[in-house]
Amino acid sequence: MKKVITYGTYDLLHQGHLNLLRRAKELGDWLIVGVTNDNFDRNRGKLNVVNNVLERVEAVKATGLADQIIIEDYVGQKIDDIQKYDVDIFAIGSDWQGKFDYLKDYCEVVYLPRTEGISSTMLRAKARECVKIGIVGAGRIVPRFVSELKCVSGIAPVAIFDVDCSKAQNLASSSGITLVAESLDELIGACDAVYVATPHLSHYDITLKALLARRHVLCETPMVLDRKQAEDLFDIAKEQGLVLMEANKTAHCPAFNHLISMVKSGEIGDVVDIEASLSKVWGDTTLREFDAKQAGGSLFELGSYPLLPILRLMGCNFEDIRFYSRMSDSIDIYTKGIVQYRNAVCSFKVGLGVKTEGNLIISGTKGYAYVPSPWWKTDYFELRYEDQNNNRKFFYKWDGAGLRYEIQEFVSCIFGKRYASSRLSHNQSIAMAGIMERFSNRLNFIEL
Ligand code: C2G
Repeated sequence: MKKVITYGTYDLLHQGHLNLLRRAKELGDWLIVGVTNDNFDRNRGKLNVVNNVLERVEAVKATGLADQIIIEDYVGQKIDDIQKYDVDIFAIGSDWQGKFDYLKDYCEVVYLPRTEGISSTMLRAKARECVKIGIVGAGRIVPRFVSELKCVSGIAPVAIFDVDCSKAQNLASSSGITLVAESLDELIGACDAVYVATPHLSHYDITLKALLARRHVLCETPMVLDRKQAEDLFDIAKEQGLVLMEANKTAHCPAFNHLISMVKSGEIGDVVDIEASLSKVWGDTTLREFDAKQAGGSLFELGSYPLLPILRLMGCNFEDIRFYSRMSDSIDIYTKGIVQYRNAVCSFKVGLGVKTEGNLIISGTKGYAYVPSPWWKTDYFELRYEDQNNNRKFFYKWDGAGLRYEIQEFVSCIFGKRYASSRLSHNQSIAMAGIMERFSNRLNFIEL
């Protein structure tokens, strides 16, 4: 019996998949179809898959062409499967021409003609309406944001506004955005959702205006520097049935979320201490980050990243928080914070003018999690124990600038009518704003 194997995601199964499966089946007597699981697809950068693995397996089964269906779970599995199932032919569409020649050491490799004019990507674009997003502020992050938008389906940039029109114009022409709005009102009028990427102190007014005009909002972190303002914005979003999300890229990073789930599942026992630090020593002190009038400084600029693992793991009900800062020209070029909980103590360090090792260490009663610098772009972490034989290392992919994960969650919240993301809850965002406010009021503050 001649055995043929082929693999795919088979999202929104279409005629192209059917033709491929039929042609593959005709090559032999027994067809094995490997369907990728959701994690495998995420790791290879396919973030837009609509059907989950169970739905995709059912769709392949319903074609009646597969004699056997297996799940593709890891890179390198194809070699293992070919040997395990004693496969004669590996078949795949011609869009992969040459890519699987390495399998020729194990079986015959056949590239079958791909069906032109149809693809899951086209169907996804048709199946979903597209969120039209307008960008406020043409700063440094925006080119990265626009290029990451292209990796997520169901969202496209339609307009940009900046108080400095020439900056917006430049960005628009380099990124294919058609409308350079002359006012915030014009921008809001042209879109369904707004990305707020302006300096911190303008976030509240712009977000409020967008929400009142019934637009979803993705607001750069820190969203606001005042607890009451954060509460008000989330209340308005909730009342209006809108998604309001603070854009904290680490919160949506797959490896970081896996780390949090493992720690929450008790893999290192009870957490007693978290240390997180992040420093970015720019050198150029003329930047907004160094301007006290624009709420510059280390805590406002960087604080929401180290606060994220602390608040996600230990909660928002800390008993006390203290700040130790080195000041220069009225901004903190370095702040160390100690957050005290009933049963744990956490600390963070942020520096714009003091360099620190940027790692994250979560210590528990059974072991500790270690995430090396730059932990805020987590792609690797270790769980370590007294008995080193039990240590485990976890590796992940961090694609591009990593903003695609937060954009994808934003879109998924909008389409799924989920008004809050569990990766950075409203309460956690509010707690962060509260911490910024305590710092502004110099509560428990010691100057170094
Ligand atoms: N296909 C096709 N014609 C289309 C679209 C897809 O022939 N118009 C083929 C692809 O070439 C592939 C199969 O259908 O052989 C499944 O395609 P996808 O669902 O896009 O999966 P893919 O990303 O190609 O997975 O390990 C996974 C495999 O390497 C390939």
